[in-house]
Amino acid sequence: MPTVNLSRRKFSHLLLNTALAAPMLLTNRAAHGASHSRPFRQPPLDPGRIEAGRRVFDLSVAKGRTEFFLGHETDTIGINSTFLGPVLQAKAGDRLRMNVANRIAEPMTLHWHGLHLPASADGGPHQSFGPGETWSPEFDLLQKAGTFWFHGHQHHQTGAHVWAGMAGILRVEDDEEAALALPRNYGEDDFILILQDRRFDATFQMPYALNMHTRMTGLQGDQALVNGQMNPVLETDVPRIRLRLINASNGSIYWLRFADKRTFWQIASDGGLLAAAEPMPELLLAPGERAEVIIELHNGEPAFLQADVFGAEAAFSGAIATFDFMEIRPRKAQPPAPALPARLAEIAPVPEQTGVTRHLRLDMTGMGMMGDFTINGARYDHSRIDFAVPLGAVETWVIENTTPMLHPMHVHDVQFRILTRNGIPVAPQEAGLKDVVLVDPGQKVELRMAFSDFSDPVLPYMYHCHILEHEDAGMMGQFTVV
Ligand SMILES: [Cu+2]
Repeated sequence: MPTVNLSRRKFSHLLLNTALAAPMLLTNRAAHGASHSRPFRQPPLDPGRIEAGRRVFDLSVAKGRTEFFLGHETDTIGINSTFLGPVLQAKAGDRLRMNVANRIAEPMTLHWHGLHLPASADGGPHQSFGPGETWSPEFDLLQKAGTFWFHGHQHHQTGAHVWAGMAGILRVEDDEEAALALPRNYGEDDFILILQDRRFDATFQMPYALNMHTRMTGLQGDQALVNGQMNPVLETDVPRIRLRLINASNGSIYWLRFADKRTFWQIASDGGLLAAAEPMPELLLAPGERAEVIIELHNGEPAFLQADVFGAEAAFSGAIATFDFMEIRPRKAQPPAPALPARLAEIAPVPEQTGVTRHLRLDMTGMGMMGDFTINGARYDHSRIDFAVPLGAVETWVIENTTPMLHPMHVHDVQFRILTRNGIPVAPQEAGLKDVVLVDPGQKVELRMAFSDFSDPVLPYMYHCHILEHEDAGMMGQFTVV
């Protein structure tokens, strides 16, 4: 029997109950007529170039036009592309240099989501750089093998920039992962799935325009996108594939499953491999989160990846839509692949607490356009450092959600461990390395994290809600490591 986290199950029941009362909008048929099934496409894999012992990536961020609908162009932002960016391929331990060129005619940043690195290289709001400038942080890649991403993080513009397409993937390999019998041939049996949704207007544009409702709930679209494509079909000859799922939406929480309710295996969470593959009937993925899963295809049956879609206000509205993200179509039935490895990775024990316990209360003041999302009663202030963490400290953070909304909370610089939800230890698929934790209304989660290697008396790291409209509306704080 698949393991399902207790609190997740409770959330599920809450949503199920409310969903029954709410009209279910089956929206994935495009408003502009029949959507066309197209061959599945992935971003190009970019291994960078080796220069003086460093792996160098050149990233040009520019405005462009993208043909989401045949014969119609949409204004977008891309990274070495017109919408989204490449999949950067690197190895744990690499020294990286990122040359990020700003060609969008307004200030921007690029944040390396999930990476442990110096605050000066983090790409948060304090690393903003102007049009025509190139920002070139250099840092050691201190992660385990996993799927990371990068995206815009300009103060008050995170939502708009990501919505337009300012995001890409960092695919990290290491020796531990390479020794396992897992699919890892990019584009053959190992695929990137950047999951998003967008809303298009009558002129095929996707304006970033918030109203009172979307400012509260997060901006959500009615059109599902996988790697910027609608309804792609992936045809394959292999008996088993690996999908690296990234929720890169602004404000949508996806409850993913396959139409035939087949069991799949989760092998990795945000920061890398789980200790063992976890059988899953469904997977909850909030903005910012990643999961790697294994799908068996040897029986030749097509797998339709679907999601019930929730916004921050899910406790009231239930699912607002069901998306058909894509079809995975095996060309033939064939013998099954050999059994998956029984053990995947050595997950370090949860470190003992040596520092303080911090309490972060998610709250809000007012409603609608007048409302702010706050943490401990304060909205983000670019000039205020909320606290300083001593270098080397291992802290416990207790995040309590006193709002009626869901908040996926992200902490820069660290991979943390989720200890409990409302005092109950989390299930194995949440017990690995994480950098985003979805906190349900009324819930209290307990995290443990170590602040090692990098200190800076001035430059901070961020912690914030990854519903980007909540982040931009003030649900963000900053800390230094000193
Ligand atoms: Cu939020």
